[in-house]
Amino acid sequence: MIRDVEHEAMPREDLEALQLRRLQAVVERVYHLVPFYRRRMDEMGVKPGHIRTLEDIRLLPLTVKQDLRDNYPFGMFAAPMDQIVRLHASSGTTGKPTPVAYTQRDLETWAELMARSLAAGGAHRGDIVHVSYGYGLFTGGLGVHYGAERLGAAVIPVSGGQTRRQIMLIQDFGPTVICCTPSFALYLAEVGQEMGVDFAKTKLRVGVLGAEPWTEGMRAEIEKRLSLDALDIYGLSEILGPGVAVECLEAKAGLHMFEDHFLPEIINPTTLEPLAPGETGELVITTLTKEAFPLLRYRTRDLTSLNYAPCICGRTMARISRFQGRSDDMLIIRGVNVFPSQIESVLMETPGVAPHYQLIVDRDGQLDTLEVQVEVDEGAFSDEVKQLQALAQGIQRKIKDYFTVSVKVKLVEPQSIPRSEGKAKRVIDKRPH
Ligand code: DLL
Repeated sequence: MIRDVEHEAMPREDLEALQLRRLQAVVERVYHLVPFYRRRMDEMGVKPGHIRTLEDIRLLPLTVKQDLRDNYPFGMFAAPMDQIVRLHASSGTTGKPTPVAYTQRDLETWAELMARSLAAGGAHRGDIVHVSYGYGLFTGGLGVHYGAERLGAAVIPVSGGQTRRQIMLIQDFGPTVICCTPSFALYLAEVGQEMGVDFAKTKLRVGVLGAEPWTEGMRAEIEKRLSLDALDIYGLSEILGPGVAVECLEAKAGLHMFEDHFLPEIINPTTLEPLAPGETGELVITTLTKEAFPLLRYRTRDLTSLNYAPCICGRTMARISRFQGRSDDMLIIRGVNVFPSQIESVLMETPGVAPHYQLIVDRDGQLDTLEVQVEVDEGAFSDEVKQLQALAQGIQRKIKDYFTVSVKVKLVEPQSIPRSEGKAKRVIDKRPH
C-alpha cells in the first residue's frame, strides 16, 4: 500500500526538481550554520550558488564517520539546542558513540517515513505492531514506534530480551506485524519451536526486519518458520534511523529509498568516482530535509547498487539492492575478498546445517585464515562421524567453488552459537593487532 502517493509515486521529473530545490536549500543551510562544512567548501572553492543541477552534487565534499568523531559531540549540528528535542547515538564499536539530533520537525518527518515503511508492508490502522528493536539510544525501537503510531496502528513496545515472554505476548495479544532484526526473528522461531508454538496459528502477517545484513536464504527460512512475509528495512542513525529505505510487499525486490528526503549516490569506495545504476559500490547519502543534523554526501560504508526501473507497486522511488554488507565487514582471506553474507548464502542452501553460524578470522604466519563454525541441525547431529565429515567437506568445497577461497568448516552442536536479540555478531576477529 502506498501511503503518500503524491510523493512516493511522483513522476521522476518532478521528483528531481523537488530534490534540486531541497539540495540547494540544505547546502545553503549547512554553509551558514555548520562551520565544518563552510570550511570544507571554502577550501574546495565551492559556494552554495554553484549547485545548479543535481549532478553538481559532485562538487560538494564527502563526509565520513571520522568527521563526526572530530566534531564530537555536537559540532556538526545545524540547530541550536533549544530547537533540538531528541538525541540518539550510534553504538561505536570502539570508543565513543556518535550522537545524532532531531528537531520537532525532524521527528515528524521520521514518523512519517516510518509510517510509509510499515504501509509498504501492508500495515494499516487496526494492526498491532510488536516492536522488538531495542528502545534507548539505538534508533530502532523509538523510530519504529512513532511510525506505527503515526499510521494509527497499536504498538506493543516490547524492546529486546525475554524471548519466551515475547512469544507469549505474540500468542496472547495477537500482533499482526513484527519489527526486529532478522537474527532475532530466527531466534524467536527457534524458541517458539521449543515451546511448541505453531506460528501459523498466530496473527503475525508481516515482519519488517533490518538493522543488519541478511540473505534471501535467510528470508525464506524466516518466512517459513514464522509464517509471515519478511521485508527488508534499512536505515542508519547518522542519516535518520530506520525508515531510509524499505521493500514493498508487492515486489520484495530491492528497497525503495525515500528520495524526496534522501539523495543517494553510489561511488567506487577506492577511487570515489560515481558508479552507474546497477553497479555495486558504496552508498552515499545526502539528507535533503533534516534540520538538526543535515549531512552532505555521507559515506555509509554500505555496499549496494541503485535501480531506477519502475516497480510493480507503483512507487517511482529508486530501489537499492539487498546489502552485501559493509566495506568494513569485508574479509580478505589469502587475497580474496569475502563478505559474511556470501558465506551465509552458501550455508542457507545446504541441508543439514542450521542457519546459525560464526566466522573466526585468525592469522597463520603472514596469512589470514577463516574458520566457518556452523551448527548442524538436530536431525543431522545424530549422524555418523563420517557423514558429518562429508557435510563439512561439502560446504568447504562449495565455498571454494563460489569464492575461490579456502576456509575451514567446523560443525558445532545445535544451540552452541550465541543467539542475538539485536544485531548478530557474525565475525570473531582473533588476529593479533
Ligand atoms: O541499524 C537503524 C535501523 C534500525 C535500521 C532498525 C533498520 C531497522 P545503526 O545502528 O546506526 O542504525 O546501524 C546502521 O546497520 O549502516 C548498515 O551497515 C546496517 N544496516 C541497517 N539496516 C540494514 C539492512 C540502524 N536492512 C548500519 N541490511 C547501516 C543491511 C543494514 N545492513
